[in-house]
Amino acid sequence: MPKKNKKALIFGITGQDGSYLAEYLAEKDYEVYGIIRRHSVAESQEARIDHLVSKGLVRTDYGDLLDSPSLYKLLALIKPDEIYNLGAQSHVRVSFDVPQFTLQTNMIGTLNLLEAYRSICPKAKFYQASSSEMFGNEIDEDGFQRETTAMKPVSPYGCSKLAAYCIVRNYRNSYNLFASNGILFNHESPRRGENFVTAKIARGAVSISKKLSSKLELGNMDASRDWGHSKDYVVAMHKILQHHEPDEFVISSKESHTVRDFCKEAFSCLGLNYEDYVVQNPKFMRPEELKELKGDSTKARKALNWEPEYNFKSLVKDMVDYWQREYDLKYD
Ligand code: NAP
Ligand code: G4F
Repeated sequence: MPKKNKKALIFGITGQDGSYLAEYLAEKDYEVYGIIRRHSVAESQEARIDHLVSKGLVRTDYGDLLDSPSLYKLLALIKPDEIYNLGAQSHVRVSFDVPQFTLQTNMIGTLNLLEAYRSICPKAKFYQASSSEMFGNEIDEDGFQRETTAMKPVSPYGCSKLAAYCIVRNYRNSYNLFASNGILFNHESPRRGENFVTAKIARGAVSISKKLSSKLELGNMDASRDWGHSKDYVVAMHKILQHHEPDEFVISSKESHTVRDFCKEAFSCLGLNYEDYVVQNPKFMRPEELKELKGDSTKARKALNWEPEYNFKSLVKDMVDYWQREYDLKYD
């Protein structure tokens, strides 16, 4: 890889955010390194970053947040200026099925990385992918969640992310590290995993519009989320590490829409009425549900000069357009 000004190391580079962040940093003249895990189907695991790896803009090495020796070895080898910890078991409903694995990966994995970071490269800056799921059903009187809102998570995933958030703050204060938490509200994109609700809806609506299926089964349609675009949110991650001091920042669109609203918008992009096709299946309900998220990102917008480019409508359209192109390539 050609030598550049700064080196960034991304954990979770094969995921939705990791891939957009890698793209963004490569354009900003970073040497970008990423950790990949051993998969049984190695052929598709770098699908989201193939275009960057093949151009030599990203280098990947095997490692795992649960394998401390690999973390020490990689940090010593790469000597990163910025470390982005996006690695996680990131699916909330699945976290009820695999709670121990979720806590190990998201909490112990973060601790493992912090330990390697403070021993090997304590001058580097560290970004932790914290989540609005940490708030649970706590809401301030004005209907928003912000940096000061109480955090009472309602899923194993939320609990794991809150523990990681706390240990990042604790390491920052104890060892004088530049370690920051981005508290990101839901963000989506064409690269969103297909078992998250937005990608499931966008893909399902396109499949129905092409008469390849006749119904879409969902769980709770009354839950509300504050949805933004991953492309906008990775810009905020980078800005958080360029701030003059480490801190906590909420990143959100400041708007909340129900799952039903998302269905309505996605199906209407295709000239369809969602009510004719969407049915509820209890299989997709959660043991405990987070009912509403609406983030107040005023602090980040002012301090970091961050503003999203996408809104709810353009996000939905981007996802529906993507799935139309995918189906056209496959079936036309
Ligand atoms: P994602 O698409 O599920 O990607 C997760 C990434 O973590 C994948 O690259 C995965 O690798 C990697 N990973 C999993 N276990 C790992 C381990 N033990 N060691 C190293 N890497 C591991 O998630 P995302 O949507 O991009 O989200 C990125 C981060 O932001 C996650 O931490 C998520 O919890 C957090 N977050 C996301 C949102 C959102 O709305 N998207 C909101 C708030 C916070 P494999 O491909 O090998 O599984
Ligand atoms: O798309 P979701 O699975 O995202 P969720 O649970 O909000 O989690 C995402 O956002 C968090 C930030 O707040 C991240 F930290 C986390 O990593 C992840 O990226 O579900 C959104 C809503 C929920 O209320 C869920 O109950 O959609 C509802 N829903 C209804 N039917 C469904 C379905 N969710 C999924 N995944 N699949 C359904 O069929």
